[in-house]
Amino acid sequence: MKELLEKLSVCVEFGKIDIKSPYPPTMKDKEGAFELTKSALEEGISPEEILEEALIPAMSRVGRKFSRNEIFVPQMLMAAKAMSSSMIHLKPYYLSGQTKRRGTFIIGTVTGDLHDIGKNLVAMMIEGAGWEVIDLGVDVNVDKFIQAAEKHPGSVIGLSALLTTTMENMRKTVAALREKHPTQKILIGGAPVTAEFCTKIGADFYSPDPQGAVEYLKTLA
Ligand code: B1M
Repeated sequence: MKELLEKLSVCVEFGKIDIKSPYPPTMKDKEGAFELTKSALEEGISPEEILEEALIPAMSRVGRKFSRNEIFVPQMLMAAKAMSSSMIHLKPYYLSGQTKRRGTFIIGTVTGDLHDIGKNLVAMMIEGAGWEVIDLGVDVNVDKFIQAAEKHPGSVIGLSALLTTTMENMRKTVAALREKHPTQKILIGGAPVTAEFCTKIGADFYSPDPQGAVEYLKTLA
């Protein structure tokens, strides 16, 4: 059992999606995250154990390597894809309520901003850390964030902005959320965003990268 989970964890860390996937070349023709997750469930390993002992440690290693510039966006995307192929088998357990998540994280890129590569990485890492992720997409207006906050009380909201011009919309979104829901936890990020800006607009936390976002959520769950 331990060996199977270790193999699965390695597949996710190195982005081995399934047996057909040629990436990484060193794992060609070997079973990937898709097959190993299926086998683990068939062997009676619980979805929680799969998540806690294989997927979360793998994604934490990926996050730390990315923060240290030891891997880059393509490797991180492959790891996230491998994790998603594992989640295909686990999602039904979460959707049925049989298995619990650590919390709900709502994420979106603010109004006027169409950049989503960084946001998607943050979303995937947070899902990999055991949270339910609701991705509102790009160009998300204030009302959509407020509606999502109301639909999911106790959730954490993440805002991404990649343009200096849309940082103003991030400020407006935080202000509107604070007015309606003063205790709403709000995390912000994106290339032009800084910790100083975070303090200025009254968000709870700024993270420069997905791993920092995961670490912040750990302090809340
Ligand atoms: Co745009 N663009 N772009 N663009 N684009 C930038 C951001 C820019 C810096 C390029 C430049 O001029 N050098 C510049 C912004 C300048 C500024 O405002 N200071 C720019 C511009 C000007 C524009 C347009 C206005 C261009 C035009 O049309 N004249 C236009 C705007 C469209 C719009 O949004 N309304 C535009 C359009 C586009 C494309 C559509 C072509 C495309 C986006 C495709 C997509 O996202 N699906 C695009 C791209 C790809 C870029 C660059 C090249 C790459 C951005 C990216 O994906 N980086 C970018 C230049 C650059 O960065 N080299 C650029 C990789 C990604 C992993 O990093 O998004 O920073 P990043 O995310 C990081 C962190 O920031 C953090 O984690 C991620 C991983 O470490 N993070 C968070 C992000 N969100 C977070 C949220 C968190 C926590 C951490 O918590 C919630």
